[in-house]
Amino acid sequence: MAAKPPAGDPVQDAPQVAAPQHAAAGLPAIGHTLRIAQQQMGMRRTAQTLLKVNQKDGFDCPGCAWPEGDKRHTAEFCENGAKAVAEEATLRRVTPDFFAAHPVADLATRSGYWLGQQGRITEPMYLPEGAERYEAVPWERAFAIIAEELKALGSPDAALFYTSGRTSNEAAFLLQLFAREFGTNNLPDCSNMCHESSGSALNETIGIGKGSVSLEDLHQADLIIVAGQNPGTNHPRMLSALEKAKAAGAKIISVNPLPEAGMERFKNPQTPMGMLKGAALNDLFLQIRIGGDQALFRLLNKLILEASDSASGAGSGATDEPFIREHTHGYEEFAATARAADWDETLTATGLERAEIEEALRMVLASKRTIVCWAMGLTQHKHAVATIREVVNFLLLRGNIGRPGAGVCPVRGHSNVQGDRTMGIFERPAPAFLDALDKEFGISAPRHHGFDVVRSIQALRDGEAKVFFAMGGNFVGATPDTEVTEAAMRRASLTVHVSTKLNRSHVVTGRRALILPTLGRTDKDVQASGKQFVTVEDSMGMVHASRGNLTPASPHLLSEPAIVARMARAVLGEESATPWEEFEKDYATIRDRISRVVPGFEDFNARAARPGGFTLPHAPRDERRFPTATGKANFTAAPVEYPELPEGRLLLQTLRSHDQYNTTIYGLDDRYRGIKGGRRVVLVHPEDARALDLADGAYTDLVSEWKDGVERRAPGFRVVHYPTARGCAAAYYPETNVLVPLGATADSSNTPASKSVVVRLEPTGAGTGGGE
Ligand SMILES: Nc1nc2c(c(=O)[nH]1)N[C@H]1C(S)=C(S)[C@@H](COP(=O)(O)OP(=O)(O)OC[C@H]3O[C@@H](n4cnc5c(=O)[nH]c(N)nc54)[C@H](O)[C@@H]3O)O[C@H]1N2
Ligand SMILES: Nc1nc2c(c(=O)[nH]1)N[C@H]1C(S)=C(S)[C@@H](COP(=O)(O)OP(=O)(O)OC[C@H]3O[C@@H](n4cnc5c(=O)[nH]c(N)nc54)[C@H](O)[C@@H]3O)O[C@H]1N2
Ligand SMILES: [Mo]
Repeated sequence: MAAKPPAGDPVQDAPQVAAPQHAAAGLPAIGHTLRIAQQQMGMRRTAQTLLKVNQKDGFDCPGCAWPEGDKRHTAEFCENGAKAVAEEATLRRVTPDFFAAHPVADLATRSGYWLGQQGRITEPMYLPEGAERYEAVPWERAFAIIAEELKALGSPDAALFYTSGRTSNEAAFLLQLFAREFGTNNLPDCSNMCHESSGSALNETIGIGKGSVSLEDLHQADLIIVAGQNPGTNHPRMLSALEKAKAAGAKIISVNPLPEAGMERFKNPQTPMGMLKGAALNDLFLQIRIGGDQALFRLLNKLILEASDSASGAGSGATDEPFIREHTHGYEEFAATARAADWDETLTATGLERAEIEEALRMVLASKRTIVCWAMGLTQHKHAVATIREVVNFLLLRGNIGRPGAGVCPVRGHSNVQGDRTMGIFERPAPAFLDALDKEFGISAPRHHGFDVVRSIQALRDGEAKVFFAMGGNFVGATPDTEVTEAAMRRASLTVHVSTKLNRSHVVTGRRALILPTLGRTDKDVQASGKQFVTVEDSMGMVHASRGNLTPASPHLLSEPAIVARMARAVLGEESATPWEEFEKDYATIRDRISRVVPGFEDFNARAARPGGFTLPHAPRDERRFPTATGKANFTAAPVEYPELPEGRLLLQTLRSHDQYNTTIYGLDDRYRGIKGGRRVVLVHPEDARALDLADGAYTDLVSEWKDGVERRAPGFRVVHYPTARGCAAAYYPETNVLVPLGATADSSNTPASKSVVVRLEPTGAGTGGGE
């Protein structure tokens, strides 16, 4: 199976490589930010937008879900937040003339980078059956086409409504309401590929699928473990929080196969000293093998238990017995399993030295308040849920949940991905949520579960689903097994994308396709009742308002809530008693409904208007109450797993460069990792490279091996000798999604295992010839 690099793309992929950097942010970051911002927005817009990011009267940064502190700097943004803003507030435009000049077949040969760089989409566009080009279409006609296709379906479950995590609470609430009134729970979202494993593990163990710490907690912690996360690139503002924690005496351990620049040294661009000197953040770097985390935490748990056995000295009080007795369930079984953990197996699974783990243990035992932060390095493995459960065991053992300075901190990706879930974007909604929805709207929402992302692709592939609607995102670009997914998408009768910018999903279409251009976070949103704001929820459960201030990219754009409201009217017609028109006119009327359906949103309109917003309740954090099936925090016991690596193979993780936002590519550099001018690189440990006879600079195909025997190939990657953990490799997503088998997912969360792909490396051009 081949994934040809796009032919005819004016963008050259010719990576140049220098030594990786050891410090993140600082002056080069500021220069880089301003350059990108001005290229996209010009001087005036740059000043107009960047000063409004994350201010109390401004808009929420579309970059990531990291919370804003209470004392905000004038410039409360980071390099990568600024790039996200520039990308959206760009002055470049994709008009109907552009589509007239570029047939879909031409666009399909372009890279995602090129597509995204063309600018903001200005008018609704329609690709009729058999047509070569998208053509401009009036909004009313677009909604009529959607209605036609949806009504023609044999069952509401043949429709899929995908959401990417930038969508506001208001739009998300309307979309799930519409889907359920229409009759389906098919509400897959980007979370299915992201923190679903965290949600699964946390729901089961602590009774709520969200993190339990605030920024204040981070500042008060004694020990912060950052596992499987690259904050320097993906959550740069988190580095300020880590710096502050350190200044107050916290220790930091990072667990990662890669030495990531931000964790090594951070030059805070918001303080003069920080800019010059920078602070080392890491106290201990555990360079773990991909997928070794469950084994690591399991062994630490055994060692904590053993420390608590030894009556004397440091050992006593190693576990929090009163907490365990009063608040937890399943301790005995867990402890027996943990005690059986094996040093040798752990060293194999983790690739770590005994002394490193002993050092980590000393730091763990010395800490009274411990927080574990994590992201995709833990969630995208077959045993991701078991791994995160082991992290919970680790925290429960010493009572590190539900008190200041301690807790679980899954660091979310998209800026409102957590809020979308709170609003009911979920294919497996809780019965209580549906009951409340039914009561408020007088509907009867379906109770059977819908499809998640992977099941949606399978349903399209198998002809079970026929209409695909996306509220944002880039479904075919972000999902695994690119060739399978693209073929599946082409079987749809209609694909609809509510989008700001062009991407791959617009050119891999169903029989008919629509692009519905929408307002972004930075755009002013004026409806019949006047200027509107929307709300979002950050990674720590804070809900606040977001107000755009820019003139929209074109007068033809509709807001996301308006698009859902008009689609609902076109599809449901007179049958719906829901006041869709009113919702479109005044978003406060949507918030009124939310306040009556979603717990924690009482008096929503008044509280949202407050500067800084409000914090949602979180039972474990607020009252040490655990709303699980047992009514306690659950210890769990599962066999230790770690990826098996056949001889001569490498374990590939697919990750982000410094110049991308998921499938949106800002540029071709990955500054901290020393890579410039190209993205088709594979990072390999020099010793592994030598054993495989791969010189630095050689070109190789990545061929993934999975039990279905299908050969998945990504050709033409430049080998970079890089200090990753032994046996491991790294390359960027989405170029490598072609290698991730659709069926290779995490147990119980069904998240694609895109951080542990077994690959062999074949010299480009010398392989089976199947590559090109
Ligand atoms: N600028 C920018 N910001 C972003 C995004 C973006 O693309 N660009 N994306 C947003 C989104 S949606 C998300 S979900 C987050 C993603 O944020 P991250 O999770 O930081 O993103 P990744 O680049 O996937 O990095 C995964 C990290 O985990 C490490 N890792 C991989 N495998 C393992 C493992 O087995 N064990 C351990 N311990 N570590 C491992 C990798 O080396 C890497 O440091 O960022 C959000 N913010
Ligand atoms: N191999 C591999 N695959 C992965 C991952 C990985 O680490 N490795 N990470 C996974 C993760 S964590 C995630 S979250 C997913 C991301 O999956 P998605 O969220 O689907 O992808 P994005 O690239 O973030 O979507 C970008 C598009 O969103 C649209 N957009 C941007 N802003 C707005 C807006 O305000 N409104 C609307 N309507 N549209 C907007 C633009 O058209 C843009 O092209 O990818 C997943 N896929
Ligand atoms: Mo994500």
